[in-house]
Amino acid sequence: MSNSPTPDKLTVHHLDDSRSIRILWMLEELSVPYELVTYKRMQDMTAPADLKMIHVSGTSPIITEGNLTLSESGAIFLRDKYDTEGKIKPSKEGKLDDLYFLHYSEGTLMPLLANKLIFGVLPDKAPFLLRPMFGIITDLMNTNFLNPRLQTQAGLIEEHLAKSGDWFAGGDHPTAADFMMIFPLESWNYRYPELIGKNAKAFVGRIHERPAYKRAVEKAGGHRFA
Ligand SMILES: N[C@@H](CCC(=O)N[C@@H](CS)C(=O)NCC(=O)O)C(=O)O
Repeated sequence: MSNSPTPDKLTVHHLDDSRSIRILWMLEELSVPYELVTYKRMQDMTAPADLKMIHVSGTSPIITEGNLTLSESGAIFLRDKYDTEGKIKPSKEGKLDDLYFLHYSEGTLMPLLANKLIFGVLPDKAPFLLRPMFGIITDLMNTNFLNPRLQTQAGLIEEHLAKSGDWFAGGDHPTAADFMMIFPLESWNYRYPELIGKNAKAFVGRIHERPAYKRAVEKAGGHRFA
């Protein structure tokens, strides 16, 4: 953990290369002042115990502000506290897509990507003699379960972006859906570029070029997927 927060100020507790880039990017788009406390992943990639002292989930993002301590990126966006001028609100027509992709990001996409990552490292973590067997299990999971499902989701995303344009809820500015979708899509593009579609790639590229996103990455001290 680096530096300590001022109790009443909005503070983002950020783990390196994590979903909290979503919150930093949003706050930068809105020019909302915040403090940042950064945490370094352990060697096994899990969060350090310090993060559990902030919120029992021990996962990032966590925000603190006065008496509030909140984890879950979706909840932070649904709380809808910082957009006082409606800069990142969806249009009336885009509202349902905004809600859909906000939930889809963590409810459908992240579990598939997390499983793929876990099964991918399993053979290396297994006891030496069992590694070939774990390799076979990983291959079976990928071929029979994870890759076909990711392919389905890639198709859904391609089709949606072809209709909605630059942003998941349409319109000319990012909304909660985009802040939520950047993390699965940028990590997917980074780890398995052969399994992601061209509209999703272009979405990631567009966001990585935004000055607010770049500021977020700079303040975070870098972001592996950017
Ligand atoms: N659904 C949660 C997931 C949070 C989560 O798992 N964050 C990861 C970082 S991307 C984490 O803190 N991992 C560390 C650990 O589980 O030890 C959210 O959207 O906030």
